[in-house]
Amino acid sequence: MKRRDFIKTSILSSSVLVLGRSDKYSYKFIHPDYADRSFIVPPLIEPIIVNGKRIFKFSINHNTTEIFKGKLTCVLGYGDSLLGPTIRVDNMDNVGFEITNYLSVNTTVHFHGLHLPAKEDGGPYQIIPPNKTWKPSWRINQIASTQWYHPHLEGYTGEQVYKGMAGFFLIDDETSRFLDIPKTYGVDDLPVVIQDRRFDEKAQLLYLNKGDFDKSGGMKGYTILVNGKPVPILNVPAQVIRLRILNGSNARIYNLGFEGDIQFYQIASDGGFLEKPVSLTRLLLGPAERVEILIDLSNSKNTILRFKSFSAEYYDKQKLNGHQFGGPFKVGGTGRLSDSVDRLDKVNFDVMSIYVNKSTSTNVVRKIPNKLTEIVRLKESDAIKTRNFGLTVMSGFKINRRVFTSMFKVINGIVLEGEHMLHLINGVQMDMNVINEVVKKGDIEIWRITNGAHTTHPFHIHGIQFQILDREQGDGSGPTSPNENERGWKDTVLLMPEETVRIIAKFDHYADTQYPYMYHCHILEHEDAGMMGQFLVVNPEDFDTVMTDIDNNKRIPLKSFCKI
Ligand SMILES: [Cu+2]
Repeated sequence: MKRRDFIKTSILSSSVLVLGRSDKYSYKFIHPDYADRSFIVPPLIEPIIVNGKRIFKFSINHNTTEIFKGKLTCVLGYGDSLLGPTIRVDNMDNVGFEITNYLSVNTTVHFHGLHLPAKEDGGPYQIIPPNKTWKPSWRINQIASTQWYHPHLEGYTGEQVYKGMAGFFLIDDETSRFLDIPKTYGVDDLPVVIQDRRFDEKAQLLYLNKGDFDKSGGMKGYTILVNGKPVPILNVPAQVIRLRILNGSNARIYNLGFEGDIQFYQIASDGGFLEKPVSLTRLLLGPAERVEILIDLSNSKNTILRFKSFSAEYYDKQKLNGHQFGGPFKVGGTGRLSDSVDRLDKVNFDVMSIYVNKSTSTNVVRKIPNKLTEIVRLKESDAIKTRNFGLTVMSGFKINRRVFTSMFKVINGIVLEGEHMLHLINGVQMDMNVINEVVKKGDIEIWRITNGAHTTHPFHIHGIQFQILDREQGDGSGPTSPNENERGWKDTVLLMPEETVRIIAKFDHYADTQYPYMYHCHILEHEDAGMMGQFLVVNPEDFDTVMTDIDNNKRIPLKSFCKI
């Protein structure tokens, strides 16, 4: 049976094309003359309630924002600013959306981390053309957690997210209401989306500017924005504070912590609360991952905390562990990190400052809880099967898709464009006409994901939350259990070069023989370059028919264009 077309990706030898002088592409740091560094809290959307259904209405627009003094930056956003408002729902709510696209191009709105029908997922199939309104609806059926929404248009996800489209999607349940943790939105319970952006002299966003663009690590910037503000200042009262942190960056990994190694407690991962708070001083967060942390500031009145990414520290540690910056690739050993490490990764840099100077709010939390929730571990012995996914990056050509990751060579000051970097899963690029996997609804499966590339890849699966079984480095040292803070529910898992991660999940998706869910790398330029695949979740009785159709090329997913 030939379900994947291995011939599609042709690997050809390099031919070069003269693009221009290299200095034309060189990037200069801009003096950070920021307009306003006050921390802003994205507003909550007030839903309209119709027949018990909570309907959230918003639109997608071209907006402007002032990041640098006296200069307006053109951005995209949900509502009237950069990013978007926060959607907040309760478990078991009936929710609906009316999302109007006022851009001049197609987009989609993907609900990341949500358990929902594939046709409401907002992936590459649920296209919202200009001036059209998309109206997905479903019943929330998952535990309290910090989720988010962002575009997922095939080939253009990176660009649209980069230009400003992203928002929080928070779910509450009995556990979150019962726990004695900070829960006053915008006061002691704060959403924090961290993004890195690059600007030109006119303060306009630069996306994939050639020459200075990291060829295979994805799009990274040197200006750190938190909720759309550059390295902002957050004012909080002297009590326990809860930060819901989302790495909303296209490609950068953050090694988060406080200056002075102040202790904090991780209480939640992507899919909800951990069993108990995990005490940490550093926290590695890959693109699309979320964590909730508590910091006890009860005795910190009138102090200033600096929240940073200790990136240099992290990459130095990787180097000590055998990963190298540059140098030859060691077969069978640990790979080099040079491809994904840029100049900001080599320093420790500020993300935001926290001033403990606000008067105390009414509902004050002064201690860290001992216990949060119970998590039932999925058993390996209950898994029906193991599927293998190999992530690889190689040079070659692929003509019929938008290729972002060109390789450049500079000879005598001339930039030469050669082969492209192909980003593959199991040897193939994403193809809208190919269903890569079919899963029977309700099955427990193990997905064994191997990163065969020199760069890190955050692997994301749509529609479910999974558990990490183990991690195995490429040096033959054998599998190890996940760290305490990775023992909760996840939908995105970071894979280091040559690392293999086994995850286990119950595929209790909504069955659909037509619309697939996606799995992909969440470095958005890798996703757009094809490091993505599609899986159908079908009722067991439909499985054989669907498989036969796929073998006979009869089951090609259709795009849906929503109507007004
Ligand atoms: Cu990747």
